[in-house]
Amino acid sequence: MEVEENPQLQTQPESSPMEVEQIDRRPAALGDLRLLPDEVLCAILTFLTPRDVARLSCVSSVMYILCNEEPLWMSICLDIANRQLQYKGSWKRTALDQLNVTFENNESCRKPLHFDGFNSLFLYRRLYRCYTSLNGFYYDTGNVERAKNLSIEEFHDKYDGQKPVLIAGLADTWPASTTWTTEELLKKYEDTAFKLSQRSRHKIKMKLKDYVSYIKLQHDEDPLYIFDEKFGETAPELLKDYSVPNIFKEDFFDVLDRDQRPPFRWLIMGPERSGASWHVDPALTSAWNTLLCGRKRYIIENQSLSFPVILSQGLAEYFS
Ligand SMILES: O=C(O)CCC(=O)C(=O)O
Repeated sequence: MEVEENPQLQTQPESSPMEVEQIDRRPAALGDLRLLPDEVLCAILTFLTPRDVARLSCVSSVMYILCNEEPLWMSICLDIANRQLQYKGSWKRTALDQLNVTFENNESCRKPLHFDGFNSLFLYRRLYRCYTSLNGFYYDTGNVERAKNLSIEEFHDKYDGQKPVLIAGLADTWPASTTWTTEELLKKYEDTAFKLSQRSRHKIKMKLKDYVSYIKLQHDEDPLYIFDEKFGETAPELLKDYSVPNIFKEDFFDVLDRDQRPPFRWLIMGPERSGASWHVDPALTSAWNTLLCGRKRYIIENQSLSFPVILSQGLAEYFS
């Protein structure tokens, strides 16, 4: 790679005499790698070790910028994390903490350098998504049927395997409807570690108090999401806070021994922008979901119409 000796000066062809000459530092800073779009460069960097990323960041201004991107350090961190995660305010700091690198007098954590003359639509769009609030999103067009006091027969005849339905009121009597809020859960489970959903070589866990502090600090495009199928074993008291509604009592996996049974209950918690990607559940099983707190957006494929139904709702609810 060429060394950045001669940042190419690019004068805007129709610039007025008042306009300052614009430096495009990308070609000189990247050398032959300038041929690759930023998106590809950023993807390649995720395959490097933290040490190589640190070395590469010293090579040129643009490499410095790309190697200090938070999504890169998030990916590095999730890759190397081998113990309980505690977010340190940025993913780079968190990764260094995982590597037992101390921050005091640490070169890599000193005040960030700023360079002009580098514009990247890819980085800009990604950053924009990280700061996008979903408050304004409300897509419920009422195209999913609502029901209350549904009998098992009615559920089987009208909905089961046929169309989605939102059943109101099922969780009204659950203790969880009032106790499964962030504040209440913290009182009892702040030191309990729950599993996170992020794809990673290792199963990553976070103590609830650390997760809540991460939620408040982070600006990730796809934030970490508590997705724990072992919560019943880690925090058995939580199992007393809800019950399986009558219409979902029939469960064919019940015939299996516990150790043969695939995961069947999850505790899910996450900030805005977090979530599961569109998927079919393992073994093509059906699931019921109850939203106890906050707002959640579901996309359900409507096979007869061959396009997805998008729905968001803020009440306790079930989707067939
Ligand atoms: O609620 C979610 O975010 C995902 C739930 C899920 O994976 C499911 O119901 O299959």
